[in-house]
Amino acid sequence: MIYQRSSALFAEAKKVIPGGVNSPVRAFKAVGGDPIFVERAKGAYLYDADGNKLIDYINSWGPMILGHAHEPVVNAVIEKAKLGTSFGMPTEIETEIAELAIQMVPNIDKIRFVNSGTEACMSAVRLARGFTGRDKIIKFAGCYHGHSDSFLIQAGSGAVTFGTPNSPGVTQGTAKDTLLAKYNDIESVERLLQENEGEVACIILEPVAGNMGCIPPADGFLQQLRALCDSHEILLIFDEVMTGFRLAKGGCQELFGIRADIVTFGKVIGGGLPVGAFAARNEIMDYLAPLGPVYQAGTLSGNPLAMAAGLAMLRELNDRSEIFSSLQEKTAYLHKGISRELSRASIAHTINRLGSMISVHFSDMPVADFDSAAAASNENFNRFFHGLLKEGIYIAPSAFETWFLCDALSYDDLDMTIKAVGTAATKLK
Ligand code: KE4
Repeated sequence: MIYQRSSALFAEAKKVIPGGVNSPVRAFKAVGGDPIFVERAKGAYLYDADGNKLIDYINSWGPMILGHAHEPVVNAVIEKAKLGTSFGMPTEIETEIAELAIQMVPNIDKIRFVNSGTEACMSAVRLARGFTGRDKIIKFAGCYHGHSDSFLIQAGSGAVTFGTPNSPGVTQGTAKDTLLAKYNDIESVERLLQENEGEVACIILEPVAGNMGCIPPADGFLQQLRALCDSHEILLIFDEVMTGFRLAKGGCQELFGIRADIVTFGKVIGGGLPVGAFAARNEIMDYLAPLGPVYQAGTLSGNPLAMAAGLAMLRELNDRSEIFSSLQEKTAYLHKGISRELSRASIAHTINRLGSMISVHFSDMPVADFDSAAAASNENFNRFFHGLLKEGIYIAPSAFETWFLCDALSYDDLDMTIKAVGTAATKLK
């Protein structure tokens, strides 16, 4: 594989965009080398600036669950664009996608659309603080809820990769209201609640973590959090930006049978266009302006093109709900094949998987939280990443990310990927 044109494009980009990218994790800083510039994509495949064809396991970090340039989504956007691209006025399609999302996801009566997962999580926390009248929030080390100040406290995803858990620019005044617990460790939550009795507004978490690699909740962990929130009258926020409309039609509330108080969405709900959303029962959502006192707004919120893409995607996921089990089967097949190839090469590894989220950790210990994820061999991961890339397989350029499978992946693609793992494994220690 040659990447000359990508490298040349990167050199140009770096002159006018910080680090040459509009989101840090794209810069390959964690794995080394220059990032790949993509030219176009179709189905499960990316076509880069050098004409290489790559099997894509990032899928735009989750949104492209149906595969790239999926016709019904693309056509919906094209048709909508002909009628105007933005009005800053209410449109019928916002109601249509809101009604469908509420039909698909349990325990939500109303939904507010915004423009990113960050905005959804930031707004959800403000709503929880406004609704409860309390200031503090509990998040989990290694969970990432976007780049809003309150969350950049030992965040997962890119912030971890750059080793700046408390990003400069986040004030101590903000940081003091964010309490950090340990994922899958209920005692760490109980201790924080005892030390801050009556001051905590909400607990926010990724119900299946995807920003430390993929880390499913330990048995009973979500139930215990629900019980703690009930007994302390705290709101439980499920950040389903990654898991929403991916792990099940109704996301993790459906998958685990747990009721969250507020749920946030991003990625899939926008069909690849900039959409985030947060949703809850009427009692909570009616606290939002213009109805209630908690302010939240956005010029492009509910943008018609983004709503058209999201609605087309949600309609297909709602009509073809067998996609979720099909993706689960493909991911299990991939899991088995990767493990077979790494074991054959006697490479210590742990694979975490849930639904169509999977991650490979080069560690002989279970990976169940941020510390155990960080203890895995980054060196082996970086070799693995580049070894796969050489074989035309594109996975997340960081050990602190999850892979996302799409419906367009064939079993031949999976077999090619498994074969590439076997080749890459020869470079690992
Ligand atoms: P955005 O603001 O990037 O749309 O969403 C933030 C967010 C919130 N919650 C969860 C669970 C998330 O995973 C994310 C964003 N995910 C990262 C990938 N780990 C986006 C990729 C990037 O930062 O470029």
